[in-house]
Amino acid sequence: MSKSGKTFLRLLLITGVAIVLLLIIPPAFAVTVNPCPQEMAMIPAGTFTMGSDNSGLIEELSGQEVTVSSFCIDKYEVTNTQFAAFVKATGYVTLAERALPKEQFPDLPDEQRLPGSVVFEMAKPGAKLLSWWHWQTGANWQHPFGPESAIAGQENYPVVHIAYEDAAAYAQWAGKSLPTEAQWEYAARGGLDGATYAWGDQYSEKKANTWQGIFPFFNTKNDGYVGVAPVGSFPPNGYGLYDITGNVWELTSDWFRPGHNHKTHSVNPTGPEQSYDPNKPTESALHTIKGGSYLCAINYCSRFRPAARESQAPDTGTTHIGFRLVKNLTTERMKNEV
Ligand SMILES: [Ca+2]
Ligand SMILES: [Ca+2]
Repeated sequence: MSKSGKTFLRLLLITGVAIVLLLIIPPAFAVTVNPCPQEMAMIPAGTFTMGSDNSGLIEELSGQEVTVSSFCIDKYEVTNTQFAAFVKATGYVTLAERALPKEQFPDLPDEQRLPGSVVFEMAKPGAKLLSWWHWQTGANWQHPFGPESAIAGQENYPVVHIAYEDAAAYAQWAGKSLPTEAQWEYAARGGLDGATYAWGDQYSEKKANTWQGIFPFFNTKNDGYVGVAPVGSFPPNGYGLYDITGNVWELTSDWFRPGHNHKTHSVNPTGPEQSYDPNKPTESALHTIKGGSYLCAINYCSRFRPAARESQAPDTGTTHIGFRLVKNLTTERMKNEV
């Protein structure tokens, strides 16, 4: 046989083998490609009940059927190491590290315009409501409890004292975005639509970093942590997300309003057009935060449930608010999957 004849036969054989392989490999396996970066989990498109009719908290009413396209979400809260890389690359200075401008606050004495943030301190019996929060000069992500504190050895802890604009700046640098509340809540439920917690219907001290004991007076530390814990210290939810319950609250891109009845559409909703919180009537531009924190206790707010929500002012970070990010997939892909 000629050389060209042998080459032809060899090509014929290879083509035949390829066709046989295509026929025996299940199509689902052949086309399943995870489009998410390694540090993110792929959340499949789906429909779920957003909010809750069962908690007794009006801001969670009423449960609404919502459909979300597939997207990628960080498996972990953004850490001090990750935030430090952003600051190193960009020179970014967080809101808590900036002094209040004199032009904006001409009547404030210099010492009250110093940079700082809001810090939690365990309360004494008889303490007035919310007196466990206080302004701490010099508190910021590198010094969570003031100038004397530091984050050395806490590289793998979630970054805190993050205001909305800080998280948005990080997101832009990272090529990601803050999740909508619908994305966040759908991902937090981990496939357990309608369950009270991200893991089921029974509270457990071992599933997330929350507060055990009587908030804000004593913490029995049954889960191993009085304060913030390194990310990934507790089991992941059904979608492989760590600390989606507790540890630190997580910012979303939605404005806050009580309830879910204001939603104008049920597919990929992006929240109301303006924020309003009847508990903070003089404040505006309040974003929704989700997931609760190490300061959430069964006796106090139980806001470590996926349906739970709180409002957060844009000009304040605290010792228990951080964030994680999403990567939206292409519009074409989203259209096909919803
Ligand atoms: Ca704890
Ligand atoms: Ca969290």
